[in-house]
Amino acid sequence: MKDLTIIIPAKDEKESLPTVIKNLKPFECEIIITIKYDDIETLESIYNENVKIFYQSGKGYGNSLREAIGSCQSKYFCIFNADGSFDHNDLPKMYKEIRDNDFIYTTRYESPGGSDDDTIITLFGNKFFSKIGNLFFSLKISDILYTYLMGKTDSFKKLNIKSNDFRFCVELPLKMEFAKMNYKTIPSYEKKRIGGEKKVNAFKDGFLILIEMILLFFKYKIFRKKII
Ligand SMILES: Nc1nc2c(ncn2[C@@H]2O[C@H](COP(=O)(O)OP(=O)(O)OP(=O)(O)O)[C@@H](O)[C@H]2O)c(=O)[nH]1
Ligand SMILES: [Mg+2]
Repeated sequence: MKDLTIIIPAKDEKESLPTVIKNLKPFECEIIITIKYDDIETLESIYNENVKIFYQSGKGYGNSLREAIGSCQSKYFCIFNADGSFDHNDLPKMYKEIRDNDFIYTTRYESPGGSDDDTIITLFGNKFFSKIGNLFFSLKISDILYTYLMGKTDSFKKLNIKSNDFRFCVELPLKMEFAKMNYKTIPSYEKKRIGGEKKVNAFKDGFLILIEMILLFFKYKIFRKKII
């Protein structure tokens, strides 16, 4: 997988990131940690690891990803969280399919996928937003917010993603659908995060995501703005 870069967004992940990197080492692809320059404890936890560090210029999850993927040089990239919840065994399965697609998404809600990390609230939110994606945008993804995906770097760059926060999680799949790109999903099992605290606030981020979906609906469905 020499033409793949694994991009790891990290914020306050000193408990989990060293283990995540150790698990990814056998795949022999480039690993980039995208992080804020002042996240000293996380940076110290991996100081002797052979990985590249990308310093995001702004703040937020979406900012870290859109800047790091934007500067990525390899043909393919994969977003891989720093909290230890993603299953690295899915990488070869995604890699096998990416040649014929623009993006390969994963879903916790198709067998044998699942989650040890969902709460009642996140399960409801994930299902709710995925249903909106299916009904209003014809998106064929049963887990819109999981954002464990592999993509063609050029395809990502064409979408001109602007979100600096967790709205990234809907802007990417919806724009990909508007642009009529090819995508597929495979099932995945989410583990509990290894340590540290979650950064998503179910209510605040859920509200922002809903507003983003409404705005994108008007912009690209009603007013038919073109992506490419
Ligand atoms: N660089 C960077 N990374 C971030 C930021 N916010 C979140 N992340 C990382 O993005 C990934 C996803 O965040 P999580 O807190 O795990 O979100 P979540 O998966 O909904 O929450 P959990 O259920 O606790 O796993 C993690 O690897 C975080 O460290 C940020 O502002 N900057
Ligand atoms: Mg997580």
